[in-house]
Amino acid sequence: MIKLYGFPSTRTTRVAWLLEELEMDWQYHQVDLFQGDHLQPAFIALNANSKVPVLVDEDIVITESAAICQYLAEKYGGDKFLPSIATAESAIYHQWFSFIITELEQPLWTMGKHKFILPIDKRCTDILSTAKWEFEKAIGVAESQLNDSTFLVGEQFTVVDILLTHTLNWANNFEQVLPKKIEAYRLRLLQRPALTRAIEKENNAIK
Ligand SMILES: N[C@@H](CCC(=O)N[C@@H](CS)C(=O)NCC(=O)O)C(=O)O
Repeated sequence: MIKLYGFPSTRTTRVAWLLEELEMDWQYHQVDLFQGDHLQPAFIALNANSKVPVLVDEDIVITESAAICQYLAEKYGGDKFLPSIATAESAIYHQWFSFIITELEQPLWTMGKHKFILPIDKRCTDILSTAKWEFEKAIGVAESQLNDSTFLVGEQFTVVDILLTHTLNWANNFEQVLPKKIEAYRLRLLQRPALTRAIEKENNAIK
């Protein structure tokens, strides 16, 4: 059975959400970041970068949340969750995939790291206004690229909807004001039952 190593309220939720969309049987293994479980040799043997999430699918061990989602959709999604390769939809899909991870998530993550996550002596508050400016530019682009379709790639729910919704939730948690269409998109996607189930499964593992 597939094992997901992770911790609630992290990028693990992206993978948990997709596993639930795929209606797979999977086990959640909590790696308590506050207790330093990710720094233990057994976990570093799974991910040399000592970060969650990590997915173990029999003899395949894969890290990086976006890559894990892509892998799962390719292997278990059939014709769902990814557009057909080498189509106009696939071009849009890949454009969103890269944009979300490299343009949108990065300034947001810089804000998060320098506000709450890094050890205090590693934080640099001077960077915050630049990161916010970069995020606002990127979110403006996302708003302008969002069309009237239900999902990012037309009427098909795909992996990039998970990546974007999760990233937008972080933005919301970091008190960034989201443009109108983007915010409506976020609120709509949050209604997916698979996301609710994924969060419940992660939270239940805490107890
Ligand atoms: N690019 C990686 C980032 C993974 C990452 O930064 N994970 C965080 C939680 S969201 C983590 O494990 N942090 C622990 C640490 O940095 O020590 C991904 O998308 O999976």
